[in-house]
Amino acid sequence: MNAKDERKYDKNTPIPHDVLLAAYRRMKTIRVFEDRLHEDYKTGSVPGFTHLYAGQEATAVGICSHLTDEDQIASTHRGHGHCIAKGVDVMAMMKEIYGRQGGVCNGKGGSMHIADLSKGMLGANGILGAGAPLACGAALADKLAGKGHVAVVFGGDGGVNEGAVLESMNLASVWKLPMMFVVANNHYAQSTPQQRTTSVTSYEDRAKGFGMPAVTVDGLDFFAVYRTAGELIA
Ligand SMILES: Cc1ncc(C[n+]2csc(CCOP(=O)(O)OP(=O)(O)O)c2C)c(N)n1
Ligand SMILES: [Mg+2]
Repeated sequence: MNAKDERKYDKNTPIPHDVLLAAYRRMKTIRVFEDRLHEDYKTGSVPGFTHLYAGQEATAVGICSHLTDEDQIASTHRGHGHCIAKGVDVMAMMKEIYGRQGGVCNGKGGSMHIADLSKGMLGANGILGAGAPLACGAALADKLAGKGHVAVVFGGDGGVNEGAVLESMNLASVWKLPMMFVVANNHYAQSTPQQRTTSVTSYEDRAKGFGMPAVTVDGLDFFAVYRTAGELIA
């Protein structure tokens, strides 16, 4: 059976207990993992950079709760939460961040390059916007093979202005790719406020320019994200 046929979602059906428990466990894992990493980072023992995802757990988990290992995601410089939400092994992630053997990428990538294809995690990415073409490719390959999976690319209010993201949105729309662009709007790109980087106040308006449906949802509210993502993915 094509995976698409199994992808039904009814927002009026209560969320199953096991799904809620798994979601809570993943959100809690993200917070505990990053609180520990934050402490370690201050000691200077962690090589390279780390960008924390703590506080945005509901977004990654609300969306990834609907995804299987065959659905693929592409992430950002702030990728730990997306990895954990997609089921990447946390011990191997921590080893990766420390540059150790046994890390997800054998310690060669570090925090911003954690990728685990067995979990459909195409990778965190140090280059803003670079995940969008990857997710487009994943969605296109899946569509051509008729498998019925989806691809999701996560980004921020800064990264969404990168040319690669806008070109990807255009292609995704023209080719009707089974994919979703997530813009996690925390109103800042490093120190630059959103109104200085973005010509529209609503990303729904931007999506309209590409002829694609879009909704705005409170990314801190797991239930709101879960329901919205469920409907969009179905
Ligand atoms: C192509 C590129 N330009 C600039 C940077 C430097 N940079 C790293 S994070 C960041 C801001 C990202 O803002 P946003 O997309 O809103 O994500 P947030 O950090 O707020 O989650 C910038 C400019 C980069 N990594 N890649
Ligand atoms: Mg931002």
